[in-house]
Amino acid sequence: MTKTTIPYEEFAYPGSTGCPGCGANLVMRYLLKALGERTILSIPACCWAVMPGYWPSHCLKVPLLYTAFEATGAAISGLRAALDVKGVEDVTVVGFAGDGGTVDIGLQAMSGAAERRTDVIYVMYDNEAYMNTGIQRSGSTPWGAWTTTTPVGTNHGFKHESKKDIMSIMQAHGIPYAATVSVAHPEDFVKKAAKAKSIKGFRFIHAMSPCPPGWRMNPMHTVEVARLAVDTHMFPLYEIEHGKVRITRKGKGLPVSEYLKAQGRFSHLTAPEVSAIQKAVDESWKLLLAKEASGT
Ligand SMILES: Cc1ncc(C[n+]2csc(CCOP(=O)(O)OP(=O)(O)O)c2C)c(N)n1
Ligand code: SF4
Ligand SMILES: [Mg+2]
Repeated sequence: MTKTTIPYEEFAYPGSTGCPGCGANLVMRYLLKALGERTILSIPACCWAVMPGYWPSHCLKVPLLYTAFEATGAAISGLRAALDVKGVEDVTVVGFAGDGGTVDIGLQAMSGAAERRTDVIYVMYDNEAYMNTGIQRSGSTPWGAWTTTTPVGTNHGFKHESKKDIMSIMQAHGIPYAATVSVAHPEDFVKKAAKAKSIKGFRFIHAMSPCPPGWRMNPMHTVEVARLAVDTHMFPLYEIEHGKVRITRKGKGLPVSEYLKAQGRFSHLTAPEVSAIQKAVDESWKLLLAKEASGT
């Protein structure tokens, strides 16, 4: 039997109020396994703001500071500064926010914290829409997806703008570490989160987070769909350490249709539209391979 490198100890217990099959539950679970108990979280408005439940019966074993939707970068900067004043060095400060709270409304505060080289980890769990308020499109929603604000069958139709490339935005900040992680690859996930913990400065983790109600899929397929995202190169797994790009899982290179057909949010797409997505994914993958080859 292969021995897992994932710590057995749990810091996210069962009992969160997330939907069945919520990918964000697994993101929190693997993250805290890697970071351990000496962690403080700050969470803005998002699904995870309600998922822990109410004190004293909430499901997380680490302290948690709720903050305003747009303020995660500022909240974690303040937490870090307070710990520094108290001389507490062994606590990892983590901002844990959704895609809307990161690539859209929280971008300014996060950019400021990154630019100041604040010693924190920022985790964006990406379910590709504003799920907590009813599946509205975000800057991280992919081209072609149905959401309640990009309804199919209207003049505008599905989302016609592509997903914001948050990893490149963070790379441009010159931060020491950024990585993508998937709940379908827990070993890779935990290794990257542990590496992030070992590095000083602003670190960024982009976690793909399937959402059964928002993605219109069966909750039992969460991990399978996350795996397909990697295997079709829709969501490549890589890290950028001190500017150097390294792909950590190459994936099988399956057609994107395998990933798209598993989710109702893409069920309206025509064959030419699926081909357009395939072309865009192939181009992004080629670019990533070139970045890895050139070391940037
Ligand atoms: C300033 C402000 N605008 C809007 C809201 C309402 N709101 C709460 S959660 C949320 C959606 C968050 O989306 P995301 O960050 O992607 O996290 P998810 O809900 O998908 O987990 C919104 C719009 C708010 N709380 N504050
Ligand atoms: S709406 Fe999606 S992200 Fe939110 S709790 Fe449910 S499955 Fe998780
Ligand atoms: Mg979201």
